[in-house]
Amino acid sequence: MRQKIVAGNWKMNKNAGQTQELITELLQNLPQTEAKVIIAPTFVNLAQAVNQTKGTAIEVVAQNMHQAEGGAFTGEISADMLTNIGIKTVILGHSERRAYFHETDALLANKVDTALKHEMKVIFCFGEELKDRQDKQHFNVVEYQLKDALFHLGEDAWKNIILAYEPVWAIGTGETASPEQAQEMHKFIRETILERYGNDVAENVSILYGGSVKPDNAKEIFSQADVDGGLIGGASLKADDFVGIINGI
Ligand code: G2H
Repeated sequence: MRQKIVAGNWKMNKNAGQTQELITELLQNLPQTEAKVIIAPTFVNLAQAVNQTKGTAIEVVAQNMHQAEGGAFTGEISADMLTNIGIKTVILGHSERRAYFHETDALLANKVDTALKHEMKVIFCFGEELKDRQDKQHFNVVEYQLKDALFHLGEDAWKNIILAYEPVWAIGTGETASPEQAQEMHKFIRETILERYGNDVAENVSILYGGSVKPDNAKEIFSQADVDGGLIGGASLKADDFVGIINGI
């Protein structure tokens, strides 16, 4: 059985006090669920969030990291710095990192390698832009994002990879892919992995959907056969909304 996952990507939101407050609220209201519950606060609040969630059902993960082991990279954070404070998973390749910080699939392949070398899990984000879909290139774009960033990996590495399909046109826009559009792409992603790695890897990799998931559309999206949960942005910033989404699993 594939792992179901609901992950909250807090992006550049919540200061230290607000982080503590939201985690307290989440811990008080967390439902019994088969899903793994993840939150990704900003770097400066990770250590306190790890401490606050110790021994609970919430895993704290990072939103990004640098590919180098260390050195003269002003403002950056290494895998060792993250694992040293108890972080076991990192989100890589979010479309905002790709768009605003020019992260390419070649760079992301390096980041993935560094994370895996440090025995971290990776939540790898990818997805087409609106123009790609209008030009009917969305399957091509998604296929090449996968191939260029991940298909150099050996079969064994895939137990540490979680995929998050996030169509860029649905991120923070209020536009959501329809459950059918999400299922169609998730199925394509799983088939692409099947062709390269075989049934075991394809059947066991969790593929999350991301892009304007809300309490009122979560259940329908999560009920699709190849959707194993969600990566949630805006709606993960309020405990009620996030709990509502977790209840959609
Ligand atoms: C996509 C998603 C979280 P939102 O970025 O990764 O954000 O749910 O706000 O569209």
